[in-house]
Amino acid sequence: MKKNQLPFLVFTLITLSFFIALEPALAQLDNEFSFQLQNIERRETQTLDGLWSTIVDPLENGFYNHRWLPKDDGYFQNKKMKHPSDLIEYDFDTDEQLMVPGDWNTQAEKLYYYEGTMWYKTEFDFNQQDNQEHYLHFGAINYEAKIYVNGTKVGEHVGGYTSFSLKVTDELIQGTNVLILKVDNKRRRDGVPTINTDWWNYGGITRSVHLVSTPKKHIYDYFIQLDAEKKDHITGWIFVKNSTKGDQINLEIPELDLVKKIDIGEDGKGSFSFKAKPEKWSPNNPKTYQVILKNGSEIIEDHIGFRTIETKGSKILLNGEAIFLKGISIHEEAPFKTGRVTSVEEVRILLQWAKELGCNYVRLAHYPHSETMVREAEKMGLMVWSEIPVYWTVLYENPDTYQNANNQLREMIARDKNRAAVVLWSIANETPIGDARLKFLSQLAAQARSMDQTRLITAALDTQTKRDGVNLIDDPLGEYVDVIGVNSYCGWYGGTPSSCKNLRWDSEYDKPVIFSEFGGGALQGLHGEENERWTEEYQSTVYRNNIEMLKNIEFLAGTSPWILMDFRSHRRHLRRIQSDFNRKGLISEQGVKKESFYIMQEYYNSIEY
Ligand code: GCB
Repeated sequence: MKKNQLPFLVFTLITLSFFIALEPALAQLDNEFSFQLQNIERRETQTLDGLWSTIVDPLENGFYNHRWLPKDDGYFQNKKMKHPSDLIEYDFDTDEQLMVPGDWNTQAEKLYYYEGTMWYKTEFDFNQQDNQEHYLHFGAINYEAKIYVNGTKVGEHVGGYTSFSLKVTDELIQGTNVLILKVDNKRRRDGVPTINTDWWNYGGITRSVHLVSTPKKHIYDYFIQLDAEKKDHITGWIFVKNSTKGDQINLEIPELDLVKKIDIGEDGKGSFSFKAKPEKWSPNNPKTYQVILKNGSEIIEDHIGFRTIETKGSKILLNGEAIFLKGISIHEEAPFKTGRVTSVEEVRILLQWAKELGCNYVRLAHYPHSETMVREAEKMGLMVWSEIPVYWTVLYENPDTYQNANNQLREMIARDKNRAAVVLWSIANETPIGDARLKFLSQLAAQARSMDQTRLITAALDTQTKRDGVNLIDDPLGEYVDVIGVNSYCGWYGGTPSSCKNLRWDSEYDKPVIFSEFGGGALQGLHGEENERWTEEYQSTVYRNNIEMLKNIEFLAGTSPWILMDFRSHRRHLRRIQSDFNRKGLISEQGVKKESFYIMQEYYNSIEY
């Protein structure tokens, strides 16, 4: 080595060790805890949905004492007066009730803007059987939940849109049981999402609650999909809890005449890969197969579709053939009543509108929607983009925020990994370019890939560089995703509607691009000139011109304009027009279609594949 190279080498080593030292904070792939109690609907369950007693507690008095220290006898103790002189300053049973599932904001006028702590209580009867395990399963609670069974804390959960289960076998008692939750939807700067979003922060137990009973030894989770590499193989694994060495699980797919015995290893997991030639799931043929898993007397039945999804240059290939993703973005907000979606009927209305629009794909924005939404989309032949709420400016430098996002990603994938309809995992929406963000998101992409090789990774980007009058897609995150999502609001947030048709796009990446958002607002029924904002005519002009622009983009592989239906947002204050609604829907929240719906429909009907 030459003498003058030494300082350079030392400098390089110091720099490298600095980065290596920084690495562990974000770098782990956390697969060990990525299992979910799978397929609740097909298990022995008791629903805990219905009216629950509640207490609104903005000061968290039921949890902290006046020194802001956690109380031993918080509201989770459900204390009752025993003597007339007793001082107990709460009583679930005389307080108001709220429906579960449901957001609280739309159930009582005084809760419309409420963000903070709400206590929930329900009681249920339980009959203990020998040799069983019991779980509480929550479809979603926004945002943070602490859960108590008969006064004992059984767990907590952070993240408003993913499901989770808690084992409660030891905490349940014969007869009447008391379940109490502290639910807090205060927005947090270090949360996922963070403080500012463009959707309503609906609080509450927003999806169903079940008590699930299984045999002591039980099938907890499974992953069964067509192999992404060996395309004539069905590959996956089964995870059994409380298994013993030598256990076997029967896997049957009657329509394919398949009966397989899967050996379960010491870690409870049994992997498999076998040859099969199923008919492929696709929007034109949303075929699923009955799959039966048997563990002694425990029988779990699912309906699973098989397909491949991959990219080739700028094309997305479904089952080996190029497909254009004709889509629409959807928030999980209920038509007519607004508020969170709580029934399968509401899900079907939304998805039926997407079908009517001519869609073969839906972007479920900006957080994981309910399992019902995904399963119904699958039945209706709609491919799904599923997303975690890493939105705008979460704290990319904060290791806890990363862990939180990583956990939500794992929970999203864990729940829906058997749904062929899900073709895209989205790790972020409109995040600002920067080193910390790139590290954060590239690691989320790696996490998703390590758990699931049968889907594509995407993110919606909103930053492009203008070069010679052309919008250049050059966000460094493009390197880490399979499909690039582009959000662009020509004619609304920038440029006149008529300027959009001449807007040109280029990309640094030889990858498919989906226009994951474009559009503009209109108050349904408001008519006027094409240049008059908020009229249906203005919105239509935005759509017409954007569609012309899209037709010139060679690498375009799909679109999902913003958005199917008007939705509530705390950011939209203009009285008479917005009144707390983002008006970019193609359909009003009362279910009336705007002119732009038909413009988009015509465009989709003109696309052949
Ligand atoms: C966006 C966001 C979406 C907003 C939309 C809007 O780019 O991704 O969440 O609602 O724009 O209407 O401004």
